Amino acid sequence: MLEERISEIDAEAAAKSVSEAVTRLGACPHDCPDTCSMIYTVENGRLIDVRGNPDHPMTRGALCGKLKDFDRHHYNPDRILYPMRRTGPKGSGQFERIGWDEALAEIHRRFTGIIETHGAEAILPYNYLGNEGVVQGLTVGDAFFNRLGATVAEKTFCGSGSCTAWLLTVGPTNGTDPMSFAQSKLIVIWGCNSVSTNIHHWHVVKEAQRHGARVIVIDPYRSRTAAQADWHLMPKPGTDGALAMAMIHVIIEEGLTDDDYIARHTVGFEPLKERAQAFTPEYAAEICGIPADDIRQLAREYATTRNAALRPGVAVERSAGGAQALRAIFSLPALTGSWKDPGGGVYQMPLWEFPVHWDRVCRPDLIPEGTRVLNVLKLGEVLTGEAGIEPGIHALMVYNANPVSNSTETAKIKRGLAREDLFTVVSEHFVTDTARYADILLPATMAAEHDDMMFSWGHFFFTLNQKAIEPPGETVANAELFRRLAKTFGFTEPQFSMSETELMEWYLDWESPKLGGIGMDHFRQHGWYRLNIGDPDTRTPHAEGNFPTPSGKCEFYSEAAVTSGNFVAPPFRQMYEQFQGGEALDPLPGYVPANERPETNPAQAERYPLNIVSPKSHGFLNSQYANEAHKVRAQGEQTILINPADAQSREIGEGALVRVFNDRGAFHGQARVTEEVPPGLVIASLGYWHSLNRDGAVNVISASTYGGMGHSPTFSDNLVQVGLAQ
Ligand SMILES: Nc1nc2c(c(=O)[nH]1)N[C@H]1C(S)=C(S)[C@@H](COP(=O)(O)OP(=O)(O)OC[C@H]3O[C@@H](n4cnc5c(=O)[nH]c(N)nc54)[C@H](O)[C@@H]3O)O[C@H]1N2
Ligand SMILES: Nc1nc2c(c(=O)[nH]1)N[C@H]1C(S)=C(S)[C@@H](COP(=O)(O)OP(=O)(O)OC[C@H]3O[C@@H](n4cnc5c(=O)[nH]c(N)nc54)[C@H](O)[C@@H]3O)O[C@H]1N2
Ligand code: SF4
Ligand SMILES: [Mo]
Repeated sequence: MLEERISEIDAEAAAKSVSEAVTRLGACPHDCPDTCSMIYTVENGRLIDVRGNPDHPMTRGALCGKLKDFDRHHYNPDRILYPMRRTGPKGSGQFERIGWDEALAEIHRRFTGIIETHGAEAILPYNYLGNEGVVQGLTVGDAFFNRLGATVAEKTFCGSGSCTAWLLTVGPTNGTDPMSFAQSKLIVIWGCNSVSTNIHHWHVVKEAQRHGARVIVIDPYRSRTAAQADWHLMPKPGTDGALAMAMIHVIIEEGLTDDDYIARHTVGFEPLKERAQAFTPEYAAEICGIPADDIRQLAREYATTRNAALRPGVAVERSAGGAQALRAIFSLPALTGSWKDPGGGVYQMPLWEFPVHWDRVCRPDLIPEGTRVLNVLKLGEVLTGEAGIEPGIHALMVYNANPVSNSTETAKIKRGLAREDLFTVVSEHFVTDTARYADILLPATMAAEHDDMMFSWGHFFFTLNQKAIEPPGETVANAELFRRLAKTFGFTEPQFSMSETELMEWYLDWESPKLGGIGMDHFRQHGWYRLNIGDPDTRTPHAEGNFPTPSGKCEFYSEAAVTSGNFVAPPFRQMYEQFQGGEALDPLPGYVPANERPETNPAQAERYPLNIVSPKSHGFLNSQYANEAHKVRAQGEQTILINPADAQSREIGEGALVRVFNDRGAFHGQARVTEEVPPGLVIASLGYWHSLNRDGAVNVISASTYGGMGHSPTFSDNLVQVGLAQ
């Protein structure tokens, strides 16, 4: 009796607390292909729970480990809550609180002075995808900086080489729906660590595997994903071009092509065949280190299994030959006709599918004619004056980005940021390695504290993020930051006074058939909308060709590669245009040797004999969360994975503190001696903060060289030496 009453009381209490709790629909703000739909629960104005939206077909109610206590992240006591001014030396991280009025007045005074003395191009905005929203993300400051006349930043950290390769081969198409992989019978995951970086797609892959699909992973080391594959092939980093060209060779040589598809829907088969002739499996085996018979088997399995899908990750582009390798990979499904099958083809970045008026978001019309463009991968050269540009950069504003952790040659960036005559503004959640150098530090909101609309580069859902709680302290959303800046500078374009909701209404292309006639109400009710582009179980966008290339066909041979030359696709060069007119490119896919490999650069390899690959860490999101003790505990400290042979010759034992270095810099980590990496390669994951780590972090050793196309980075194309730390 008593027990019954107690359980009644419990039920009443539970009902009461539920009635007091309010839920809002959220969207993960991170630069992650999954773009999860979330549910925020708020009680008495406090965010008490964040979970995955079970109604969402990709998210399926589950968030990744990084976000599972996202509510707690919002209440991290280290958050920047007020505008601040630097009081100590640059890099010291010493600041004092100031008011917003003071901060804005200071920015106005310094920017105006610089514009008068050096011109507005002496101001550089530096931003990336710390927040990925249509309203608060990559492009949030473009309209303001374009109006100001600042240098235009080209942002090619991620996916730019693959996008150029994709546009040249198949055009601005979205390719295969990641959900269609449920129909696949063979899945080749190429340079992607889905278990960590695309977990909700990995669920689809596992489902296909349970239904008999074979999962092949191509990765230079035994990643978490490779460990779960049915077959793991280990090319040397940056040699994928040779492997893919050899697959093409075998497919053609052994008559495994779909001749009808090739005849009707492709151009350039004959020159491709000729190019592929040299790439015998034996020849490719020498380059990429995969046995010739394995290459043959891979090609045969791929070409003879119906519903064979390719999932190249962003990592493939990160070497001199990465984009050329991707063009070879993107050519494969047209050779075998796999575009005809649901769950065939290639899953790339389907950004193009999202009906957004990017010209309204970025306002390229406001850019003064002839304004220069600088690439963010060159930040070190630009800030130290090495780049020799005129005018030099006298003011830098960083938002949604942490270049000291994530960019290249970061020791040089730090030297540049330490310049006394450089005025640096950083908008941030935390005092990151970059924020430590700010003259003015501005406090930014987190996802539950502002409204946004997310697109995705890993599925076809738009997802609404509703503000659930009031911003703490004096934090402001990025959109509000730029409203305030625009007002301070006297800019009167209506966009600069529009609210987040008004911006969403204005930015989305509601007339597009892809939005199926819905309006904002749909989002407020459901939180997400799957673009109206067909059922993933049956969808075959290129069964009948329909490639949006100049020829309307899949272009093995691209005339435009020669005539228009290299280019950076949107969204990396604002969202409005393709920058054309770079150097002429090879019209055909092929193998381009890496800049820094022992075979291709023996002089450098004499001093720095090991390649290094620096993939994403499982527990951090780029550099985010790497300042939270419980997240670092879960991820573990910076490790250097090294093969026993390489460890032995250097007298490095398991757990030893080692130093990784080249001419560009040095960092430290703990050795993990393991057969998971082949001899000649070391692995150090991205994300650790210099200020919290032993000394430096992986990008001190990264070259700022461009990869082959689209000004992609070369994070997988670096030589280092490893030794015991002193
Ligand atoms: N060695 C190596 N380097 C790499 C890579 C690699 O694989 N290896 N990967 C590259 C790739 S693919 C990428 S995408 C880049 C990522 O580079 P970044 O985009 O710089 O990465 P994040 O660490 O995700 O985010 C940067 C900062 O944005 C801040 N931020 C988040 N939300 C907001 C907001 O709403 N407002 C403001 N003002 N700030 C916010 C975060 O606190 C964080 O400090 O790194 C690249 N660097
Ligand atoms: N947990 C977690 N998830 C993330 C992120 C994160 O930081 N943490 N970041 C997000 C972002 S911004 C991005 S861009 C994506 C990236 O996601 P992914 O595309 O998966 O990128 P990485 O994890 O950098 O690298 C994937 C794999 O490629 C391999 N690789 C490196 N170089 C080569 C090469 O030359 N050839 C081949 N074949 N393989 C190579 C690496 O060994 C690694 O195992 O992940 C997103 N998701
Ligand atoms: S980081 Fe990626 S997997 Fe994790 S919750 Fe966000 S979108 Fe989902
Ligand atoms: Mo990325």
